[in-house]
Amino acid sequence: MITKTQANVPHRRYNPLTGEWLLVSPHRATRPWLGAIEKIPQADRPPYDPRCYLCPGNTRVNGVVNPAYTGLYVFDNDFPALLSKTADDAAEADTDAKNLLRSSSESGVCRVICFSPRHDLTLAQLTLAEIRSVVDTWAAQCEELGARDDITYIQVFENRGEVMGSSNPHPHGQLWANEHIPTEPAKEQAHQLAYLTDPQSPISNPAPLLIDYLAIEQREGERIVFENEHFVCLVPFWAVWPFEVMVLPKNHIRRIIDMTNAERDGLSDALKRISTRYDNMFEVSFPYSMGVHQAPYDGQPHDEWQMHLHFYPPLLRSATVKKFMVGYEMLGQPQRDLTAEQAAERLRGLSEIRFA
Ligand code: H2U
Ligand code: ZN
Repeated sequence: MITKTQANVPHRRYNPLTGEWLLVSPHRATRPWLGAIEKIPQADRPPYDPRCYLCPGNTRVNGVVNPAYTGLYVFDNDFPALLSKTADDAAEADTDAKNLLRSSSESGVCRVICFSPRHDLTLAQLTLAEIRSVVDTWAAQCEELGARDDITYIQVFENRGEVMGSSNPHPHGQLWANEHIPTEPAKEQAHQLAYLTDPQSPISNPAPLLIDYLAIEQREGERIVFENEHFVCLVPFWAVWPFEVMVLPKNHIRRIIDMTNAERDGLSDALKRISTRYDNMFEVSFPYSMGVHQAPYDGQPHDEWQMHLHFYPPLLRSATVKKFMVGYEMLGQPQRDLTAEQAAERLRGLSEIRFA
């Protein structure tokens, strides 16, 4: 628990999922800002944009024509960061005598998921049924790709807004599925596994790390934004980004494909509610990177894993001032001004009906 003194003075907090510390400097939030001002996202987009490469019926950069889709549309990324293995590609790893120049092959699949044919909408503006089809599509993609021998991990994510480097406002997400587990989920896996199974652990009878963590958060209450029957949305104790949240299942769910129908509905509800609150924060379409972390598809049970979602939004004090992770953050450790508790209070106070 954060003591009264800590709430107002610099202190550090530990992220048990990654094993990293961050610096919290609550007294600094009032400093003046003469730095970069971001552009406000254009609000009056047309429902169909003839120049958009994701709109139905339009031609993509490589000449492929999108079908006249009416629901979701998934396609292989035309500029994939990963390539599929061919029959004669063997797994390759290399190193030098001191094991300092290591490399290994990496193969996989990258797909783009258009959430809606409507160019002008965002996740927050889709109906619950439409968001449910996004969740169903994630699950169907994970079923298909997870069954492949050459795929171990599936990273589902959405990059939204120009400030986050999203190339197009058309509502879309991506998935990258590959041979090796990527760095972030690998750290989370190692820490979740150690928490559950380390014989030296001082914790008696641990449940999976994020299940024990959720119980503490439900007891303390001050970092919870909202909950429904199956999911809790909270600002993690160790949040780095100003309005970072995590969406955590109440039950033990290892992978996207393990959700029941009711849990998929619960996740859709949570996605709608958090993205609406976000948009209401500064009355703009709130930029963020979000994604699902889940157990690998390697045929192992992974009882240590609890699936969860992270939302990392960069905005800090207005629609135009973003938090930069530079200087001390790059070279020392991440730092934040607003405490997680203050951020949760702000988010709790926002409406779940989107501003018009
Ligand atoms: P982002 O907006 O999150 O960057 O995602 C857009 C993706 O769409 C990006 O990865 C792909 C880019 O490679 N893309 C296509 O596959 N076809 C196109 O015609 C343009 C962009
Ligand atoms: Zn479009």
